[in-house]
Amino acid sequence: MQKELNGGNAFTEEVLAKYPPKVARKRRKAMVVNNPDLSQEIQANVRTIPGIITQRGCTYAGCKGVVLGPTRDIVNITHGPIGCGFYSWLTRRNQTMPATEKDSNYMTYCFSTDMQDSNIVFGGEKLLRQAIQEAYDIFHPRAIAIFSTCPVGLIGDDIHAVAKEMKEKFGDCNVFGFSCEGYKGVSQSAGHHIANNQLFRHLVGNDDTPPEGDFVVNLLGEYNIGGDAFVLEALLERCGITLNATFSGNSTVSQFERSHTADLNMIMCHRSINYVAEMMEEKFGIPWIKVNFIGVEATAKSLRKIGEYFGDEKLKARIEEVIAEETEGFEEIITPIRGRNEGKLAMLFVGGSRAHHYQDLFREIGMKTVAAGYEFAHRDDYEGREVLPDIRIDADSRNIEELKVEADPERYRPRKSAEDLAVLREQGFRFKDYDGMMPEMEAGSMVIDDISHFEMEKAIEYFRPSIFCAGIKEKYAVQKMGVPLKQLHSYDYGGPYAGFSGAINFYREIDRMINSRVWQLIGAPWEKNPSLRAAYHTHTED
Ligand code: CFM
Repeated sequence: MQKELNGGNAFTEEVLAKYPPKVARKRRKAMVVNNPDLSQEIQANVRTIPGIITQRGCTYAGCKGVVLGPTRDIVNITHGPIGCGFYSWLTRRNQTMPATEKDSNYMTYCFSTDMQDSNIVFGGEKLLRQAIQEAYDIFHPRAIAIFSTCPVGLIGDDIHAVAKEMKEKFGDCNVFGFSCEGYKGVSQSAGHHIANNQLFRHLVGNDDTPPEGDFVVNLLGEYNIGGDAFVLEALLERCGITLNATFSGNSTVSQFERSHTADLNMIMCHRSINYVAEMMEEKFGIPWIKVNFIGVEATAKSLRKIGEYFGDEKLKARIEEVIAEETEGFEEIITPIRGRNEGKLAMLFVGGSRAHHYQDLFREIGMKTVAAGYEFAHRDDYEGREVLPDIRIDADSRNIEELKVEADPERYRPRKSAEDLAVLREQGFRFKDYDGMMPEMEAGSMVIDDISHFEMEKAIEYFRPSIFCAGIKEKYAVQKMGVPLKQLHSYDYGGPYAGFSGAINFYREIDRMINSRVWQLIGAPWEKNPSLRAAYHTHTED
């Protein structure tokens, strides 16, 4: 496919002029002046330039923190020095709700082998074996997962052999490992892929008992930050849709084990979980669709998409009822908020999906996204999945295992007949599709991948947005520039923001942050009103 090169604009030229030529050449490819009418290419998922101050995290963070972190009944042991375990301990604000008080919940614990210098010299497998045994003796969990940190990969501990040995020894506890050393990939994205592979290998398909219900779905790429999953669980239930498994917000081992019995996979965060969806389709025949439950319109559209997929008139009618009920009185809430914020500018630099999804919420209150970008997404998350065949596999991506998956001889079951599928497609229903962020952004807006701290500061100076969305690393630097920052990773302890009720929470929060008087008071008085002037005086002999 012919792709357009990036022409740049005054902003990019000003930024790039400050870089050494080699750095400028590389960064130019990651900064695109958006034009949705053209098919533009952006550089993504490549190594960060050392020293540039990236927002990115490591592969271990993507695997242990992001994908496995929200599951409550797996004992997640970090094999490595204590810092890795400590700094990934509940920092992502996922919530969980055990069904009863007796149900296991290990999410509040931090398990680590606490590796020392001597283990680096003599090997850490013995230490790991002890830690697994200790966790088993105390908790008797259904599953224990081991996560490798950088030094473990460097010294070559075989965590998979230890896991296998302990699993056989226990007999009633699934033990498996993740080779997700921080350096394994160029960002946390590699960790997502590693997590997907091992979930698929060790958990998906272990239990063939389906849940009861007529319309059984899985929700993939929803991690229950700030209680988002609770909102969506309730919403689906009200529509009469049975949620079989979530990967992995508010999830349990049993959900993963029976996830292959669903009739449809819905992907929220495409970046972190599309691998599992693809593998489940190949092995078990479950089709997947892209959904988005961030924003009122997006939520309604996604619910209707589920109705269309199942093609059941009663379900469709119920979905319409729920949408009508949930959006009742909506205009009265949104109109004054829109009145105060119409035309204001937002910037979103987050992860691998939220920088896209949250633009809908701003659009709904009349705001414009003037610049956005992901930290670690791939080109398909920007340009759409049609670029997948064109993405060059480099050495860094080749480093991550690609599982070979075939149709299960006994359990593969097409969920729809070929005729039904043809009818759906004719009606414009799209499976395994994602258009990415760029086609939905306005012409002239900036799209920047893996933004550096310098570029962020320059973008704020240049466009003066009313709000900047990012994470804790950026929060105070941006606020010192007089611009409120909304954390879209942790939600600044607010939320939930998913679904209909979540959208209202978000509008109110943004309205409060932008229109708070505090931002007008942030400049020191002497910056606005200098009352004292001074000049250098050169003393001359007379
Ligand atoms: Fe997906 Fe996520 Fe995100 Fe992500 Fe993340 Fe996250 Fe995120 Mo922080 S899985 S890509 S690795 S939606 S932790 S819940 S907020 S960077 S945009």
